[in-house]
Amino acid sequence: MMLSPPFILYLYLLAPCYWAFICQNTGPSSDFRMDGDYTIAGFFRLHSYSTTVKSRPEVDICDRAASVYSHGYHLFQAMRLAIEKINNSSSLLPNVTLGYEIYNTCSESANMYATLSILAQSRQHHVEVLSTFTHYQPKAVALIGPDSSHFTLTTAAILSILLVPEISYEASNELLSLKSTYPSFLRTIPSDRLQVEALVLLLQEFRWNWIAVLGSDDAYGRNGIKTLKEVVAKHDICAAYQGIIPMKGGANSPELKEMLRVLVETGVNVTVVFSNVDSATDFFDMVVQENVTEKVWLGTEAWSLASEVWSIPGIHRIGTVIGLSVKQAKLPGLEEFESAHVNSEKSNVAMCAPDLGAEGSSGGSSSNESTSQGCNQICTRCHSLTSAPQAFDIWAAFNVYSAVFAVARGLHNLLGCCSGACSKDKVYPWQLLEKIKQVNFTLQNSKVLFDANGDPLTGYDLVMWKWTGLTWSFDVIGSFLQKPDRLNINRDGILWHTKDNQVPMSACSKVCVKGEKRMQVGLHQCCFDCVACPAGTFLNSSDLYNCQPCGTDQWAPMKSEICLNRTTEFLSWADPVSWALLTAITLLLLLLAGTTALFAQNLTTPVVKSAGGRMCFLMLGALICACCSLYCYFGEPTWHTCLLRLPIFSISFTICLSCTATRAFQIVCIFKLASKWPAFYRAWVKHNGPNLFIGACTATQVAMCLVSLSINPSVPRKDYTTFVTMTIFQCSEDDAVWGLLYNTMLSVCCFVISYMGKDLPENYNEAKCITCSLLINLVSFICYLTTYIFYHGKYLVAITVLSNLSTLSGIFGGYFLPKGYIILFRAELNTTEHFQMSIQSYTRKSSSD
Ligand SMILES: *[C@@H]1O[C@H](CO)[C@@H](O)[C@H](O)[C@H]1NC(C)=O
Ligand SMILES: *[C@@H]1O[C@H](CO)[C@@H](O)[C@H](O)[C@H]1NC(C)=O
Ligand SMILES: *[C@@H]1O[C@H](CO)[C@@H](O)[C@H](O)[C@H]1NC(C)=O
Ligand SMILES: *[C@@H]1O[C@H](CO)[C@@H](O)[C@H](O)[C@H]1NC(C)=O
Ligand SMILES: *[C@@H]1O[C@H](CO)[C@@H](O)[C@H](O)[C@H]1NC(C)=O
Ligand SMILES: *[C@@H]1O[C@H](CO)[C@@H](O)[C@H](O)[C@H]1NC(C)=O
Ligand SMILES: *[C@@H]1O[C@H](CO)[C@@H](O)[C@H](O)[C@H]1NC(C)=O
Ligand SMILES: *[C@@H]1O[C@H](CO)[C@@H](O)[C@H](O)[C@H]1NC(C)=O
Ligand SMILES: CC(=O)N[C@H]1CO[C@H](CO)[C@@H](O)[C@@H]1O
Repeated sequence: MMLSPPFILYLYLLAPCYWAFICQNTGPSSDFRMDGDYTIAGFFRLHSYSTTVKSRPEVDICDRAASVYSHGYHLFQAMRLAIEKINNSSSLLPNVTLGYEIYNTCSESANMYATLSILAQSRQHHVEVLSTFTHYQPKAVALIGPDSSHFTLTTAAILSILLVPEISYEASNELLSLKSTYPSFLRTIPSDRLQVEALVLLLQEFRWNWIAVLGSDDAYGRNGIKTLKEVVAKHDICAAYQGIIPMKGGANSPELKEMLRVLVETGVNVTVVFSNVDSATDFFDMVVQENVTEKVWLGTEAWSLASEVWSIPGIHRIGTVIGLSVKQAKLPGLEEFESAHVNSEKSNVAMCAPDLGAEGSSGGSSSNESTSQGCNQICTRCHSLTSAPQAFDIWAAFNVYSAVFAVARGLHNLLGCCSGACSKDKVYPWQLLEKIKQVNFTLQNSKVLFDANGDPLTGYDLVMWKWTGLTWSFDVIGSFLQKPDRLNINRDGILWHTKDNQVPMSACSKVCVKGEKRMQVGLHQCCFDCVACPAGTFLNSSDLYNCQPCGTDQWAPMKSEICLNRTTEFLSWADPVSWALLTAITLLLLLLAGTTALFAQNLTTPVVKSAGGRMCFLMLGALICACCSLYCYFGEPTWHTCLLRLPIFSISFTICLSCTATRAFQIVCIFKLASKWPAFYRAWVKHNGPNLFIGACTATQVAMCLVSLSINPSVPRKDYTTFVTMTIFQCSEDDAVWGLLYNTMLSVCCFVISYMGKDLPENYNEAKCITCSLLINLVSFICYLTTYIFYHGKYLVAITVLSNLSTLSGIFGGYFLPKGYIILFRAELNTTEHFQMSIQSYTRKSSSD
C-alpha cells in the first residue's frame, strides 16, 4: 500500500511525543492491559478533561486534575466483561484467549497517542514506516472506540491506511459512513443521518414546521445541524433559528444567554438540540436560569438520557423533553461484574490505573490494598467514585459489548474455529476486517450485522422524560425502525407540559384550507398567506405553492384540489329533439319523392308544364339533396360530415333558387317583356338563357364552396370556451355565412322577379307562393342568426337544421304543394282550356288597363 506523504510526516512528527511518554512511564504503554493470543484495543474516556491551548507538544495525562467520567468507566467494564465471557466460552473461539489494551482517551492528544501506540508492533515501541502494511502486525488486531466522532475522525483516518478494523460504539457522525475515506471503520451506533431522519419524522408526526435548531460546537453538533437543515428543507419544515452552543464560558457565558434570548424571541415552541452532553448541560443550565418553560425540547441520543442533563436542578420546569435513544438493550451481569472485582482482592487481572481515583481521596497511597502489580492495580475506589449504570450507560455499554463480540466472531471465522479447533495462526488486521464485515449473529435478542457502510441496522427508541415530583425517569413512547424508515409512536403515552395536555403548536402559519395555495411571506417558505385557487386550476398536493391549470378536457371550480372531466356535448341521434327533426326531415323527403313521382306521371299536363316541366325535376332533385344533407347534422361530428354537409346544402339550395328565379323570370318575360322588348326575349331564348343562368349561379356557389373548403375547411372542433363544465363538439363552420349571403341574395332576386309578375294569371302567378316561401326562408335565416349570436350550446345544430328545414319546406310548400294539390284534387283546373281562358282574361284585363 502506498502511503501519502502527509501521513508519513504525521508519524514522524508524533514520534517524539510518543517516545517522551514511554520514557516517562517505565511500565507498559497502555493504561489497562491483559495478555492474550490476540489483542483487541479499546479507547474509552475515563476522565472529563477540558483541553486548553498548548504551547508544548505534550500528550495530556488524563488523570491529572480531572474528574472521573462514570459513563466511560461503565463502557470500559463492558469491554472487559465481553472479553472475559468470550474467553470463558467454549463455543466462541475455543482455546483462544483474547487480550486487551485499553487506553484512556480523554483528549485529542491522548487519543492520537493511543492510536499510534496500538499501531506499534508487539513488543516494540515504534511504528515502522513501510510502503506496504500487508504483512505488518500491529499490537492490536482491532480497535473498539473511541467514543466521540471528533476523535474517531482522526483515528479512523489513520487506521484506515493500515486497514485495521475499528468499531466505534458512540461515534455517530455521518461522514464516517464514507467508505472511500474510512474503509476500515464500522460502528454499532446508527449514523446521525438516520437520527436526523427519525427527528424529521417526529416533527412531521406532530406537524411542527417552525422550529429552532441548536448544536454543540463540534463535529457532532455542526454536522448534525447541517444534515438536519438539508433533510428538513425537503419536508416543508423551516428552522426559524439556528445556533451553535458556545463551548467556552460554560453555563454562565453571556453569548449563551444572548443566544437563548434570541431563541425565545423567535417564538418557536419546538427546539432540536443536536449536542454533546457537555454543551447540552451548559445550555439547559441557562434555560433553567432564564425560567424558559412550556417548550418542547427534542434531544439526540447523546444527551437525551444523560444524567448530567436531567440532574440539573430545576430542569423539570423547562417543558416536554422527547429524545432519541439508541435502542434500549439489557446487559445483564455488568453491575455484578463491576462489583465482583471490587470484592475479590486477589483478582489477577488488570483493572484500574493507580491514579484513577487520585483526586477522589487524598492520601490514596495509604490504601490497604497496595499490592503493586506494575501499572495495573486493583482499585476499589474506582467503583465508589462512579455512579451505578443508568439507561444511558447501559445501551452504550451494550454497543461496546456487541462490538467486541463482532470482532470475536470475525476472528472465530478467520481462524476456522467452526471446524472445531482454532488454528491460532498469525492474523493480519486486514484479513480480520473482511470477516468482521460479514458477521451476522444475534446477541441478547438483537441482531448484530453491518451494512455496506459499516453501519448497524438497529433503530432508535423514542423516550420521554417523566417527572414524579422531582424524581426523574423516562418512558419509551415509540421507536424508529430502519428499512423502510418508519416511526411507531404511542401518542397517548405522551405527557405534554401544556394546559389540557394538548400537543403544542409550532407553526409559522396556519394550514391552508382545501384548495388554497400558499403564498410565501418573507424568507421562509413555512410562513405564508392562503390564496384560493381560481376556477380552472387546482392545487396538486405535490406543490402547495402553485395552482396548476387543468387539462383542456377538464374543469375545476374555485378552491379545487382536483380537476373534473368536462362532458362532451353534441346533438346525438337519440336525443328527443333529434327524433322530432328526423321525423320532419324524413316526412319532407317522402313528400318530395311523392311529388317527383306525381309530376313524372303528369308531365304533360299544363300545371306541370307551367311549373317548368323538366326543370321541376332538377329543383326537386336539388331539394332532396339538400334535405339529405340535413342528416349529417346528427351524431358525433366526423371529418366527412363536417366537410360535406354545408356545401351539399348550399349548392343544392342555390340550384333550387336559381331554378325558381329563372322560372319566374321566364313567365314575366313571356307576359311582359316579350311584347315590350322582343329582341331581348329572342336573345334569351336563343342563347338558352335559363340553363346559362342556372349554370352560372351554381358555378358561383360551387366556386365559393371550393375556395372556402381549401382555405378554411370545416372540421370537427371542440369548443371549450363557451361553457365551463361542458365541451361542445361541433363543426367549425366559420365561412358558412358567405354561402348563406349568396343564397339570401338569390332569394331576394327571386322575390323581386316574382313580385314583378304579381298580376299575372292565377295559374302562372307564383308570386304569392314564392313570396311566402321566401319570407319563411328569410325569417328562419334571421331567427338562426339571432340564436347563433346568443346561444352556443349543442342545440345550435338543431336550430340550424330547423332553419334549413323550414327554408326547404317553404320552397316546397310555396312552389310545389299548390301544383300538387291542383293535379290531385282539382283536375278540372289542370286543362289546356282552363289555362287558355285565364291567359285570355289576363290579356283582356291588361289591354283594358
Ligand atoms: C469466567 O470463568 C471464571 C472461572 O471459570 C469465573 O470465575 C468467571 O466468573 C467467568 N466470567 C464470566 C464473565 O462468566
Ligand atoms: C486446547 O489447547 C490445548 C493445548 O494448547 C490442547 O491440548 C487442547 O486439546 C485444546 N482444546 C481444544 C478444545 O481445542
Ligand atoms: C426565574 O425565577 C426565579 C424564581 O421563580 C427568580 O428568582 C429569577 O429571578 C427568575 N429569573 C429570571 C431570569 O427571570
Ligand atoms: C482498608 O483499611 C481500612 C483500615 O485501614 C479498613 O477500615 C477498610 O475496611 C479496608 N478496606 C478494605 C476494602 O479492605
Ligand atoms: C443474517 O442471518 C439471517 C439468518 O441467520 C438471515 O436471514 C439474514 O438474511 C442474514 N442477513 C444478512 C444481511 O446476511
Ligand atoms: C407556541 O405556543 C403558544 C402557546 O401555546 C402559542 O400561542 C404560539 O402560537 C405557539 N407558537 C408557534 C410558533 O406556534
Ligand atoms: C400531482 O403532481 C404529481 C407530480 O408532479 C403528478 O404525478 C400527479 O399526477 C399530480 N396529480 C394530479 C391530480 O394531477
Ligand atoms: C376522466 O376521463 C379519463 C379518460 O378520458 C378517465 O381515465 C378518468 O377516469 C376520468 N375521470 C373521472 C373523474 O371521471
Ligand atoms: C480472564 C479470563 O477469563 N481468562 C480466561 C480466558 O480463557 C482461558 C481459557 O479459555 C482461561 O484460562 C482464562 O482464565
